[in-house]
Amino acid sequence: MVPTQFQKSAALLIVDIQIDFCPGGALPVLEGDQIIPTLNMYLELFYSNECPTFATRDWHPAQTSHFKDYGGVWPKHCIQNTPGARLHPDLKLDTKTVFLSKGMDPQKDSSSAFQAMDRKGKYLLHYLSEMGIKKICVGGLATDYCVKASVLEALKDGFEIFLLVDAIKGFDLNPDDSQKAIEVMRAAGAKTVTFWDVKTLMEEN
Ligand code: VGL
Ligand code: ZN
Repeated sequence: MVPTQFQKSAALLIVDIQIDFCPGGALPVLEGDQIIPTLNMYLELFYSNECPTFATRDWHPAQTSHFKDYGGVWPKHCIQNTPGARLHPDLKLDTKTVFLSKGMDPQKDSSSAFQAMDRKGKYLLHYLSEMGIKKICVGGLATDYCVKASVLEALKDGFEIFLLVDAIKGFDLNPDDSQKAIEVMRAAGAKTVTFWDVKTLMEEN
């Protein structure tokens, strides 16, 4: 089969599918775990087309200005090496997926995946440039925070963004936050797609 343009230049980015962001966790997104089966379909599609996949995690020190107790706005969550910081076990990641951590700086919020790095300090952008990635399909948690920040930064950096609207969920601290975030991302140039759109793009020549 002849690889398509999409296949040659697309990557999947899965943001923060962690225990603390799922129901029962320290900072849960309502029904946050319900997108996991869909994310698994995307993973399978990307693996079978040999496209790169990335998964970020929020990975905070116990004391950070990100937390309410130390001047921030959030309850404690995703503290390094605690059970709540683990990726959700239902997410079917392969060893090929590149893991990236963010939020380690005790003075910063770091909500964008572009602030995430691997164990050796290599950033997402470095991987993407090296691999010739031009298009990023983005899913995960939370639509109105880290997903939004990641998408806006990617657009600013010139990437073509496919927002996976069937594989994102937001906090909705105000009722329309997720909807508004989607509108902001679209206005900035993100394309909103679902699984069948991406599958079609993969197969097009
Ligand atoms: C996030 C709030 C605080 C996120 C992380 O992943 O969207 N939100 N830390
Ligand atoms: Zn956080």
